[in-house]
Amino acid sequence: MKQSKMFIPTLREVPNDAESKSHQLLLKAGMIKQIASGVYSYLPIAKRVLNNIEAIVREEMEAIDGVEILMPALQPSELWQESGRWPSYGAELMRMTDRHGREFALGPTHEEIITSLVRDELKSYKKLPVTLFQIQNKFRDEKRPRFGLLRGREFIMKDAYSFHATEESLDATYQDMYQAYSNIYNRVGLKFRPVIADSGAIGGSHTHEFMALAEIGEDTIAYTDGSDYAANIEKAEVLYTPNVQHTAEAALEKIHTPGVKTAQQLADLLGKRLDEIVKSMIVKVDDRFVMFLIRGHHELNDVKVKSFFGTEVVEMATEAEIEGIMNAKPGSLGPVGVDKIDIYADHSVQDINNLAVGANETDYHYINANLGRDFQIKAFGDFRFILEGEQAADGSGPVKFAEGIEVGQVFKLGTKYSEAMKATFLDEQGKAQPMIMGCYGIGVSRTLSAVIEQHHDDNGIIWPKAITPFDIHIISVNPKQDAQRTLADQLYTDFSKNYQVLYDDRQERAGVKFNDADLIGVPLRIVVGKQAADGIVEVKLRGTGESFEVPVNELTAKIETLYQDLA
Ligand code: 9G3
Repeated sequence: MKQSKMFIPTLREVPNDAESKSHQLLLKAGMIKQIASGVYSYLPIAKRVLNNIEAIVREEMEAIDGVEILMPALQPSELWQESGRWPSYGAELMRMTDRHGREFALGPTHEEIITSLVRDELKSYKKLPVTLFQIQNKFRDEKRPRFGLLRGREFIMKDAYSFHATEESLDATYQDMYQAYSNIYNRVGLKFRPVIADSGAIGGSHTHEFMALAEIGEDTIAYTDGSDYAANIEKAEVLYTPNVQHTAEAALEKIHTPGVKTAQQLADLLGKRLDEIVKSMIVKVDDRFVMFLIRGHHELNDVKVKSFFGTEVVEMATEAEIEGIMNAKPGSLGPVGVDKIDIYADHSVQDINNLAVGANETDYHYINANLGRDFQIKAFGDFRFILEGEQAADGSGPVKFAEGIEVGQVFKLGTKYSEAMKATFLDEQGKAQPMIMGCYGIGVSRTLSAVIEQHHDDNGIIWPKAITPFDIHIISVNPKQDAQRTLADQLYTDFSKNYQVLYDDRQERAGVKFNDADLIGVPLRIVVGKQAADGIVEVKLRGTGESFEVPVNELTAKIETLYQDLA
């Protein structure tokens, strides 16, 4: 491809709202353009890389009998009513109404669509198992789109769904998918780690996430050395081991605490440690409010709250809602005297007594609040994030943290959707049974970003060979020079026979061409410059920066050798 005909609007400076390296480089290398928050156009270089990633995904899906389809992005609300999910998603589900007033959603995922598609066809166990997949734009109205393609509101996903007559059959496909995902990430050049993504349930884990290791990753992985235990910190189970440190119950005492709003401020005022303070938070679960008690040095884990209550609709209560219910501002909340809403507590709250808590009155707190005498707990549970160094749920040692970007996930869905949507098949005894399902997603556009996070230097991207937009970048330094232009044109024609070649034939200063080439990140570069008249060109490796002076008659062999050795 001639660069004079291409559309690669590289930038010298980066908009300062691009915090992640991949976001900066996607913009600087002229690969994406934002059209709205979290909504991007993929420009030619990005589109070529996406094609290469998708080709690998297709190969690996088809290698395990996955069959490609394409489902609509427009999803009728009726199907989400059938599955019961229409009310259970909040603002994240992009809803719309058509000209007849019928409600639709822009597809964030396709369980409802695929189940309605197969339930009329796959009626006999003889037709199972089937694995169908698509590669398509998904829509999720993220509250805080950020980091470019890492968290967008419209993104590209490969989503696959499998249908089975037996659990064993599902397990077999789940393992195939697990291996196929490992193949895909290895082939695209990603360092990744599969993590347990449900509550750390050991043994028959029913979902794994694939995390690309990158410090910008929004996900934190809790893992242990010397075992393959790794869990998304959102789900990493805390093994509660009682560590009761009770003292004699003292009398409840209300104290004036002007300006004290945080657990740390309260601890400082009382000369106590943070872990001796109990934080009280009001959370909206579905359409009701509940209070959670958490030790001062812990954080409430909203994902664990969601799974405890079995709903997606969990939000911290707003200040207005809190004042409406508690007649007090956040920062002075506590469990004493609260009988209008249920109170839940993390297991570790029971380790201490004579608690320091808010008095539900601004600038006032209680000390010596005690469970039983002064307040009741509806239930204790694992509601907090695990801390680094605490024991892993499988006892394999203390956990360490690493940042990761979730680039894929595999789920055993069971019969959740097939029961709700009556997708049944006749088993060998002729009895109608709900199909057993699995679903499997890869964030294709997110994978593109994750590869850039792991493969770049200060000057730009360094593409792994398997997904590079071009194999060779030919640069004619000064096209006005006949010798240079003629040789460069010839090399472009010759090498285009066996390689994908980007030819920088622009009337631009050399510095601009080299800066752009470093940004775009094609692994092999042929520079046709001053020595063209002597039949000598420079070959440069983008990755290592090594360069060689090569006579034209040795060039094909040299490029072949260097290309073979590329990662
Ligand atoms: C929604 C919205 C956002 C969502 C979902 C539904 C995530 C939702 C989970 C999945 C599970 C798997 C098939 C491919 C792999 C992932 N965010 N999930 O169901 F309505 Cl707004 O998507 N689906």
